[in-house]
Amino acid sequence: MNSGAKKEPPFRERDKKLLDELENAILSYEPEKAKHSARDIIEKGIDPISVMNHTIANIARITGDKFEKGEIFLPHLVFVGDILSEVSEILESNLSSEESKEFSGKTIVIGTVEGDIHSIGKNIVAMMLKANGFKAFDLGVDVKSDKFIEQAKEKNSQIIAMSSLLTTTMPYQKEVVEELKRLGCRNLFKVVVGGGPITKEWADEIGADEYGEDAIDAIDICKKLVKNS
Ligand code: B12
Repeated sequence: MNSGAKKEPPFRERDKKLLDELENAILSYEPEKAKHSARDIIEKGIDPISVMNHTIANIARITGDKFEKGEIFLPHLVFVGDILSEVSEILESNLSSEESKEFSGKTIVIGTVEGDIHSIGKNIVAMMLKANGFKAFDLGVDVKSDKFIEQAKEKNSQIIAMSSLLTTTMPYQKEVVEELKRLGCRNLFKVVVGGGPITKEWADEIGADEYGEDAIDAIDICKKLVKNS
């Protein structure tokens, strides 16, 4: 869905200092300072969605790169993961619901696939779906393929949304699509996939309906899919 070049952060010059403070606090493993910065950001009226999609995503990218290069190790990754979760919670609690009636009857089940416990990106997408009026059921992490399908049926969901952050767990997104076909209910649900290693090519290859690069993309896609269904 993301058709063009990477979106530019929509921050004003004077807000950048605060965002840099948040970034520095997280990258220097200072959770209290980071949470303080996040609250400051909210108080100054900076859009929490942009902070999540740009600043948080950037911190995650820097941390991931350092981990890959062997500059930091698993305890650091865990620590940054915890700080990112806490900061995201502060930002999320300040998302205002648009009370969109248009999408209020529309239901989505969302989760991170089997074997994968990365929750931060999935939580952001789930929160934003709710903020946009969708009824989003968050199934959590390490969700087995049959649970996605069983819950989608039970909740009369229009969309199954799956997150995967590990290349080793991407095949479970495919498994869900295959299982839907095998059960003869592929046409009952739209399937949307996302997460770090996921691409449009992967979505096409496994027969998903859409791929979303970030949470903003995810909302646009889900709105489009339910309008057309
Ligand atoms: C934090 C983190 C962790 C934390 C997770 C904490 C938590 N509660 O989530 C912990 C420490 C637990 C962890 C563990 C591991 N991790 Co880790 N982790 C990360 C890190 C640094 C950030 C992930 C993150 O939260 N990103 C921020 C969010 C906002 O971004 P996002 O998840 O991509 O989500 C956005 C989009 O992708 C999209 N999106 C996400 N989901 C969905 C779903 C849909 C439907 C849509 C439309 C869109 C969408 O929207 C989101 C918001 O914009 C990444 C590095 C990175 N660059 O991502 C590594 C990374 C993902 N981890 C990695 C690895 C290897 C591991 C471990 C295997 C390490 C180990 N040796 O044990 C374990 C695996 C555990 C498991 N079984 O899942 C690798 C994966 C490599 C690969 N290609 O497979 C990465 C890339 C680091 C690296 N560069 O090596 N990790």
